[in-house]
Amino acid sequence: MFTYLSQKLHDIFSTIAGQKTLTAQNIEASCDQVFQALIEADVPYAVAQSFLDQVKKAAMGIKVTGSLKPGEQFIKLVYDELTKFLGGTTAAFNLQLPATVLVMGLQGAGKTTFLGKLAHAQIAQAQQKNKQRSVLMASVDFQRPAAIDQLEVVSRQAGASFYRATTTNTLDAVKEIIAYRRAQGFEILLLDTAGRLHVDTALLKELTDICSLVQPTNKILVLDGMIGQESLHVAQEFTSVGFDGVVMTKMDGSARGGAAFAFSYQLKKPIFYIGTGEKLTDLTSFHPDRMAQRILGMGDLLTLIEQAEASVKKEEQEKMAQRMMAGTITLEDFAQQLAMMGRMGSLTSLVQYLPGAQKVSEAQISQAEIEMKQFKAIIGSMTPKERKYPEILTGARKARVAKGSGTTPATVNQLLSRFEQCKQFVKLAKQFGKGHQGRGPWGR
Ligand SMILES: Nc1nc2c(ncn2[C@@H]2O[C@H](COP(=O)(O)OP(=O)(O)OP(=O)(O)O)[C@@H](O)[C@H]2O)c(=O)[nH]1
Ligand SMILES: [Mg+2]
Repeated sequence: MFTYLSQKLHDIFSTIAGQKTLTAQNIEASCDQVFQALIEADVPYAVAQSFLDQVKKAAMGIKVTGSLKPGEQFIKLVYDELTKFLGGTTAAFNLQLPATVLVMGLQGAGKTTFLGKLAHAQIAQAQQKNKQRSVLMASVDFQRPAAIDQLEVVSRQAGASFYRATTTNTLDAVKEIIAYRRAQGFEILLLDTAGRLHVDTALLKELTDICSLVQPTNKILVLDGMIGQESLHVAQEFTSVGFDGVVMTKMDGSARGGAAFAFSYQLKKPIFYIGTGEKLTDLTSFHPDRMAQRILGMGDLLTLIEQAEASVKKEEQEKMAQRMMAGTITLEDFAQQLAMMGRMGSLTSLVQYLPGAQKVSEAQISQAEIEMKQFKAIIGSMTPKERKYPEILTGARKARVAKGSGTTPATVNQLLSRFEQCKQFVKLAKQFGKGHQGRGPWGR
């Protein structure tokens, strides 16, 4: 979603990263370029300006310390400011049981779809802990004849229960739904509401009335990410009803992310989730710190780890994380990582979270998939000692390993340099990770 911005910033920062000194001039020049990139990414002018003012202010007090180069220090500073700007470090969406979630938003914003995704996520999360979660979905959308049928289909796909009120009077329907929920004792009620083409007083009044009847524990505004900056105005109009935070949908499309960038700063409310597709699983939690890492091309390591958790054994992962943190990753770890990746699914779905991912093409991904298989074979052909101390791999040893794995010495060399890069990256990620919540990107 921030691909465009990320690409631009990546280029800007690769120039400044290697600089030996930071001067007022090169900071100014970089800031100008960042400003341009933000505007091109559809960030409102005043918001981009405020962001750069913060960055410049922080850059004045920059002290070059530790093992980061001055340029890297500047990037770290931009990262810290960006995290603050996107809403700080908290992952804000919190569902306390029993919960009543109400969604509001314009027609076609993605309310119904989001509720399906939320139901699915809640049920799946509970299942992972061997628990059951009773979720009821109901709608008071009488604007569009097929709206309630749509919710019924969605609820079935998500594995949630569904209730259809017998009346078409909105407030009576609300009362009926509340009574049914109470009688059946559902832990979560997800209530869908009608959208309109524009925000009007009728819609706002209806929502306010519904809210005072239902007393939702969570009020969520669903915004269409495709409409860009306009979504900020839409959000402004819903503040009279009141909402706790937003979900920005369709961020898989051509959305440049400018509105998401500006949202927390302008509305002082969090973004809870990002919708990244039409499927039930296309929902991503919005974490400002991870998003900042992603925008800066550092990859969204924590998200990747979360996805991995579902398919990789916990102890196995913790051991790996510890070694990563200690900076003592070995070729064996590397092989294990490749195996984990194999279990997590195809590279195509993973690659978007990796550093510099915006530069990767389909062809490169399939090439990488071939490499991954070759690398596994190569590491498999090494002796335990060679795996532990790859520096002992002489020409003759490399030839033997290549033969044993059905590859060439060139591929063996390629693996070794990849491994070096991986180590370097872990080192850098560790340093960036120190700044927030006292944990590294691989820590929890
Ligand atoms: N690509 C993409 N499409 C989405 C996303 N979220 C929703 N959609 C699509 O957007 C369209 C509208 O979604 P709905 O969930 O029906 O929107 P709504 O807000 O309930 O609309 P009304 O009920 O008419 O007010 C559907 O075709 C969805 O499949 C998303 O994150 N990405
Ligand atoms: Mg709907």
